[in-house]
Amino acid sequence: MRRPLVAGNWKMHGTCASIKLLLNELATQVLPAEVDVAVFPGLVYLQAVGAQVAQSDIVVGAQDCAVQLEEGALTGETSALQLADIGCSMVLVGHSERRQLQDETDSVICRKFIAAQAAGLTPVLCVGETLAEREAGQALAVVQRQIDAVLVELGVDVFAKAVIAYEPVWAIGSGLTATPEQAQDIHAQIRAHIASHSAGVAQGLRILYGGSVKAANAAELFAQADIDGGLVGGASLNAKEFGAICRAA
Ligand code: G2H
Repeated sequence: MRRPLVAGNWKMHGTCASIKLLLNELATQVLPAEVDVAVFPGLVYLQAVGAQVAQSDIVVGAQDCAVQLEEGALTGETSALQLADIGCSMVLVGHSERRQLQDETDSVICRKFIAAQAAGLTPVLCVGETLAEREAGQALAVVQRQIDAVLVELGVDVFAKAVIAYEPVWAIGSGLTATPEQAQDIHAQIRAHIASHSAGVAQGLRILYGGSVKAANAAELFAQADIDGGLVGGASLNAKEFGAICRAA
């Protein structure tokens, strides 16, 4: 059985004070022992968050890492090794906001995936189609292309130590959520695609759903056979809401 994972992607939200408060409130929430819980704060808050959750089971991840692993003259970049050094254990790669706003290509994302694993971090590879791509009947082809950018390049075994997050772009922060059936359909096809290379890797791979997950829709989404938890944006900024989502997993 795959252990569910609920990950809070805080994006570019928060201050020292608001994040401390959020974690204090989260500490009052009952988080199920059988669910892995992770938070992904902004870079400048990673260490403080790590210190505050140190006595809990919550793990800390970063929202991005550099393509380059070795230190060097790379102003503004943060390497996966540096993230590991301050206690991160996971990192998002290829979030659609970075694909769209920072022009990250599949090949850049593959290099970040490589850097993450080389540093001992678990990459969370984010994939998902835009509304136009879905309406053109290309949702699966797009998702498969984004996965193949890593799978074909590196081989299927790298997914034994990775997580995939399916986040349809049209559902992100929009209030629109994929129906459980729409999400399950893509998740099942992602797993089948991985299984066509290795049944064992596919069986163990956690595939998260992301895109306007909230307490009100989490249970139905997480009840689907191939949905192993969620990557939660907006709703993860509210401790009660996030706690309820974790309990739904
Ligand atoms: C998708 C998701 C978290 P939200 O980006 O990665 O955000 O839950 O706000 O749609």
